[in-house]
Amino acid sequence: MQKPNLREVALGAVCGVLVLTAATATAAQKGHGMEPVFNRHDANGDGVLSRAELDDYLSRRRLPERLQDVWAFDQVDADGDGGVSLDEWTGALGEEMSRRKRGR
Ligand SMILES: [Ca+2]
Ligand SMILES: [Ca+2]
Repeated sequence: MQKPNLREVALGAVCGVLVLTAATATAAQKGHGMEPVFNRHDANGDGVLSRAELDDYLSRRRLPERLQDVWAFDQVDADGDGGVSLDEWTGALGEEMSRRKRGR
């Protein structure tokens, strides 16, 4: 009995992690790195945040007052279809980031 594959299995696992990390970094650069967070708050999994789901997300974040209007539902729901898509949500995050840079 020999265990010829143990080393290869270990190497394979390390390579797998590296590839996964690279993929995640690439996704983040494309602005989709926040998707798992979005999905966590999309309680019914329909791919959009409803007003209630967005409220839940915001109540967990406890935003400072100057950012409240960035996250007003009508503001985030750019196309006004009554739900916040991932694109609209990352758009609001981007808006918040630029406000933070400009702010205080
Ligand atoms: Ca939803
Ligand atoms: Ca929308």
